[in-house]
Amino acid sequence: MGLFSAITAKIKGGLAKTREVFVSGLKSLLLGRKLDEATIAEIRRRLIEADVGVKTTDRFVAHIQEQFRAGRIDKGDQVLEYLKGELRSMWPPEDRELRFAPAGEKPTVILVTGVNGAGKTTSISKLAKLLQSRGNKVMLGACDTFRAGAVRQLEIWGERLGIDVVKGQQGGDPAAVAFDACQAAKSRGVDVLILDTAGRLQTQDPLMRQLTKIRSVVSKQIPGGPHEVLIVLDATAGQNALRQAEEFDRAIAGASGNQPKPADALGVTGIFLAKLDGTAKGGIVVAIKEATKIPVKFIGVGETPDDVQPFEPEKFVDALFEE
Ligand SMILES: Nc1nc2c(ncn2[C@@H]2O[C@H](COP(=O)(O)OP(=O)(O)O)[C@@H](O)[C@H]2O)c(=O)[nH]1
Ligand SMILES: [Mg+2]
Repeated sequence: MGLFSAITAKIKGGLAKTREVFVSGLKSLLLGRKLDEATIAEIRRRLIEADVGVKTTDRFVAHIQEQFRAGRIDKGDQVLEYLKGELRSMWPPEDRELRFAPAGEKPTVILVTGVNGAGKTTSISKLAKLLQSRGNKVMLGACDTFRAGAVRQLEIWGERLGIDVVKGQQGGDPAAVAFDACQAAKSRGVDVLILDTAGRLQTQDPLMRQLTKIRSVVSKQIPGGPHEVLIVLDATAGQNALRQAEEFDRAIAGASGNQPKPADALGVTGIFLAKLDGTAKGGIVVAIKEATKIPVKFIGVGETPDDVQPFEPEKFVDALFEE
């Protein structure tokens, strides 16, 4: 199997549930059928159910209704084509690539955040392997000093992948681990340092401040760092994931309480959408696009370090609608 078909197969596998429930349902509703008002109401229900989000759903449905009432469309197949086309064009060619430190200024530092259980540590192992396979020397920093077992979990991945892990005391200061990791990365000529952090609820203010502190330690040690602040979102968390993205974005940028994020402050720079394989509601990718300005950069489609794909909209939509 060639590289391209292997990638497509992986995305298809990861989207199997969404395809089986949402897309197959839409197809049986629409293919070869005449359109009517009841069918349009049913399309709306299914889009909402797949977590596409109210805003986008209403936009799609309003257009379909208008076209139908004006007599410009009357077949289900036309609706399906319209939806595919809209989805394909939703993501302009924006920057989905990881941001790296400029040449000669390594290491690149990637700070990884997200709530407990979102999939941070697993996603870090995936990213580490991907970066390693592209010829980068990778190091991991275990800044999750909060949860028992968290450091060990990261170390196990490190051992499997042959990657150094910098750690501190259980219960110690995560910012101190970040400091040590930055020093070690510089002295060992590391290309990419990935920092794992404690799972925290976006409502836990002290934990959020800790994240800001880690970020500022990194930026003092590594000019321009962290180059990337990724939030790992659990695709099965539905609309909750959207709130998390927004709250973390504000917290990283240093806005506390209900303050808005300062316009020029660095917030979250990318989303790693984990567990897409575990949901039939893959429409969440669309809702994220509508609700935040943060690009989805990677999708997680399983539990092993190989189950990761850069997010590529065209392939994503194709994998969704293909048989
Ligand atoms: N099916 C599936 N499970 C995942 C994925 N990413 C993470 N997990 C699982 O989610 C659980 C929590 O992951 P973990 O990395 O420990 O989350 P953390 O608390 O955010 O560090 C583990 O059981 C992982 O195996 C994914 O893309 N697909
Ligand atoms: Mg973890």
